[in-house]
Amino acid sequence: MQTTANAAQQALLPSPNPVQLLDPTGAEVEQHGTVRDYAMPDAGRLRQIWRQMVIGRRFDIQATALTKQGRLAVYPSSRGQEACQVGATMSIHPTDWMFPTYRESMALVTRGIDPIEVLSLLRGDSHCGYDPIATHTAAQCTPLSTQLVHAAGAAYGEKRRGRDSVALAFIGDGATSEGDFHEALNFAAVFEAPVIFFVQNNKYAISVPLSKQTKAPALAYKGIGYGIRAEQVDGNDPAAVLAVMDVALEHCRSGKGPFLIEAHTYRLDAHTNADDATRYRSADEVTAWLDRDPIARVEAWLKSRGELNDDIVAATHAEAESLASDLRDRMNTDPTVDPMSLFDNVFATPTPQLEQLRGMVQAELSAEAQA
Ligand SMILES: Cc1ncc(C[n+]2csc(CCOP(=O)(O)OP(=O)(O)O)c2C)c(N)n1
Repeated sequence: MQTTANAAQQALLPSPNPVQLLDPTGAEVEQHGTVRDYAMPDAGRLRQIWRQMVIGRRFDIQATALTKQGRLAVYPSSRGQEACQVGATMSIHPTDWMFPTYRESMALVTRGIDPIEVLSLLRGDSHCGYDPIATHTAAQCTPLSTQLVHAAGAAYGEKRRGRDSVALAFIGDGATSEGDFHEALNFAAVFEAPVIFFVQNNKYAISVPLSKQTKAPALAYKGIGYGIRAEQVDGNDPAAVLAVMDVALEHCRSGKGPFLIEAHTYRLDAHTNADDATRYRSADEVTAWLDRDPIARVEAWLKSRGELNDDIVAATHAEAESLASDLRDRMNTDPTVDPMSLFDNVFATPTPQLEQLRGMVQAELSAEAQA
């Protein structure tokens, strides 16, 4: 009896160190000490993740530049977190659901959503610039952790319908201190909802470091208390992110319930363009993380195998450049926004308060038009 209980507990535990398949120089790492076997993805997938990361980073840099030109109200960069954003997104099917936070713009671009639709919320034009149902992608979520409860519910709903869709929910390290994180994990575990909770531990919640969020040895350890299988991974190693996602997806699709992933990564830029990161972290810390660049890491591996050459690199950067220039052109055109659309898609059946507000705004617009 004792042994069975111990085995069940052991099965929940994450590896003592983050899973890594490629070191920062792009050399393959011998697997030892991980609690499960993780297979090296094939070269085709690594070429694909490399390409998407190059495009994603260029998009990210462009979006940051648009805030400086006053064309975008706010932008939370994910530069440096490409392996997490692209790797997790690439691993799921179009019929799986995604629940992003405000930081997941690069993941949404990887999902195939038009970048201008991705930036619509951050420009202040709409609650969500794309169709969440058609894209199987919820609106980017600003209140911390509420999207996890939605993801657990959606995953449970899909299970009840007999579908094999999984919900992928992103969350930051700071947001694991929110009550909704714990409620979502508990619900998902008890109802065996097929949801992957993907924590991007980028070390800071605005200015608050991880040491002020938790005494747990790793955020992945939070899974065991809820009976959720968990793993921690080097979030700057694209190969390891893909391998761990494969295991998590297989776990969810085979009816074994939720999975928690903690990806150790780093936010290279400030929290948003409105934040001054030099006030709470040193330049040396940032420089050290530049040496763990996810794009350079997989590029080195691909080149050493003859899977990538300078011509392909140049052509891919040219393609990324043209995507950025197209985005710039379209963002430089003033949008036409109907103020009344603010009240659309808030509730399926609008509340009396919402109707009252709608009436007030409509009256103001009419008075303005007559003035
Ligand atoms: C419920 C709630 N409380 C506070 C905030 C303000 N806030 C916005 S972002 C943020 C930090 C979040 O950090 P983390 O979860 O680590 O994610 P990151 O931004 O680093 O990706 C806070 C406190 C909020 N948006 N929602």
